[in-house]
Amino acid sequence: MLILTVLPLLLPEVSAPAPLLPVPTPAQLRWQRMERYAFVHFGPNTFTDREWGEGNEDPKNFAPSALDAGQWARALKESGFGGLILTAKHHDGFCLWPSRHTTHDIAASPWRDGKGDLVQEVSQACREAGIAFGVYLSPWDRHEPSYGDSPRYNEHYVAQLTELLSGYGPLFEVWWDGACGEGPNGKRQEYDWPRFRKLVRELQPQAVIFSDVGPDVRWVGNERGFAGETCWSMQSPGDRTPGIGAPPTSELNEGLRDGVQWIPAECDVSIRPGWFHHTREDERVKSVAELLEIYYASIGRNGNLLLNIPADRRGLFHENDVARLKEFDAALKQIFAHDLIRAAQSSLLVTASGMRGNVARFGPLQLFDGDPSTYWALDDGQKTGHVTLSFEEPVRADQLVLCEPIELGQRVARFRVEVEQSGVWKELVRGTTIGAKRILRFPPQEIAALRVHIEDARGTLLLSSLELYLAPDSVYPLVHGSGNGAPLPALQLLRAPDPGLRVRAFEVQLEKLAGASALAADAHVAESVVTRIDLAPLTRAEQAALVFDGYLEVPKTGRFQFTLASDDGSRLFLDEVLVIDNDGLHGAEPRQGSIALEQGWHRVRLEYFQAGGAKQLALRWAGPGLGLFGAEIAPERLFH
Ligand code: FUL
Repeated sequence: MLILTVLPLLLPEVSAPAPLLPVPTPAQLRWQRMERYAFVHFGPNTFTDREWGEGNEDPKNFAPSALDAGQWARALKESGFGGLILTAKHHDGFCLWPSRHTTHDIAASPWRDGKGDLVQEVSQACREAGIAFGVYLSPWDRHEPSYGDSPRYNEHYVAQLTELLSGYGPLFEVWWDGACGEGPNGKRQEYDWPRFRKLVRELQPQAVIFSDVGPDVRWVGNERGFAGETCWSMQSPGDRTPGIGAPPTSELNEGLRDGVQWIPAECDVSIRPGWFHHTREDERVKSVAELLEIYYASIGRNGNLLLNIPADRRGLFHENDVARLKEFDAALKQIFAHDLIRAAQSSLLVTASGMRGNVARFGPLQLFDGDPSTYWALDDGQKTGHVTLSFEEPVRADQLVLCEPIELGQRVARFRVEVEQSGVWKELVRGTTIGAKRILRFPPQEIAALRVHIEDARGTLLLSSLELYLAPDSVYPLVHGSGNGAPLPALQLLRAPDPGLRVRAFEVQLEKLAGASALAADAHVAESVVTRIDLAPLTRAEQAALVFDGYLEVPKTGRFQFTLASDDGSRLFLDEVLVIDNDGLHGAEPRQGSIALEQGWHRVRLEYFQAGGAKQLALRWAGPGLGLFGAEIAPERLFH
């Protein structure tokens, strides 16, 4: 056991580690600490039921019946969101504030008799609720006649930007997208990005600027809210620009290890299928499980989360969205309620390799307090090492949080985590980057000791936080068959430890899966993390394959029988063992296989292909704890 209060007195002063460039600005650091904040898409599209307006919509349509920006801001504040970014102007060019530079604005609408200013109402509501406020001013403008006459439109854009930057108090973020739907014969506008940026710096120096290439925050390369499993906060944008001049998606998603500028990733995604409110999507608000996947893939991978909640025609967040925000926040609070390392601090044994000065510099006792004396820092120039935490009593955990002190730069490039169970060490998880926060999930298990090995880093190694948690089962309801053979939703069966239930799609011509080199890990055309087994991600109607990788929790130790039916072929593996080979079998004839499994989590891999014809896949299992008739893993409606 360490007595941290005594040791430092006996040891010589140790100098603070030097920063490794690039490092974040104070505004970028503040932004990173916010972690999650919201987008609100609202405007003429809300009333015309569209996603992209044409610019010729009648402002008279803009008529929210019960607008209350206070409801938006309070719902966000109460759900742990630190800020709100409003679509002050979307591509249709309609301004949600009375702009002196256009007549296509809120003053031409019947709302508040043409005297309203929504940007003002929302900024004030945010101030009152205690959250930050930001604006999205679409560069692409389908209404403004000067658009395409580059110098004139740039003047116009600067004039509108000036109104927003000077009239509504401090902004935390200015958001510029790269969208432009002008066809080959359409208007070509050359934006004066340097001028736009300079204006923000002058009028709102504390704001971060978002675009595909920063300069402060970058787009993550998709609108699903997923950062790369490797995610550096650095980029080298050079003279690249937002939109068609942007870096390749992989670079946006993963950043660059050797990037010269600090431009961390922001993961934007909507709580619904669309960005704007559509009544038909009121029942399609993302589930807590989906939002959690997004959380782990954004904030859990060194990104920030920008979650869109559209306002509806009343001018309110819909009840379903508000309820879901609260459930999401409650789930996060439950998962991260009790840090097992902090709880065990008085009896924790900490040993580490190559410490800079002394082991006391690593203080799991005062993590996250921003005190530089609590880093785990190695001697100058030492880039690899390990730290071991031994518990007096084993703890049960299923997720680990690692943090780097990013104010000194991002360093870790590869790590592995091992755990000791009943005197035996085994590898638990591996990862690449850490950054501001990296959350790793794994099947729940007893841990007597935990060791983090840093195998590669850009510079002298520093870690600022290590936390361990056990998510309560209520967060991921796990039901193992109802006992009467009722179908079981796949979502509840396959819980996804990091990186989740992964599905990879291949465009292939297959006769058989066995030995198919086409299914090599790097040959897939699409990849995502899903919450259920579903054939929807097939990229083509014919000649395609899907490979699902996830975990299955076995309720009781015993022998389990699996039944797999598919058209045209499928194979089921548990813990790398081929349990059912349905390879090349047409007509969805079921086949069976059995395997003895211990209670707990087991790796599942399900391979599927179709060579044209029906898309069919069904999986059942039976065994101890699953009731008389077993349970269906893929629900009936998977038959397409
Ligand atoms: C994109 C836009 O085209 C979408 O409509 C939406 O606003 C999204 C957040 O950004 O560039």
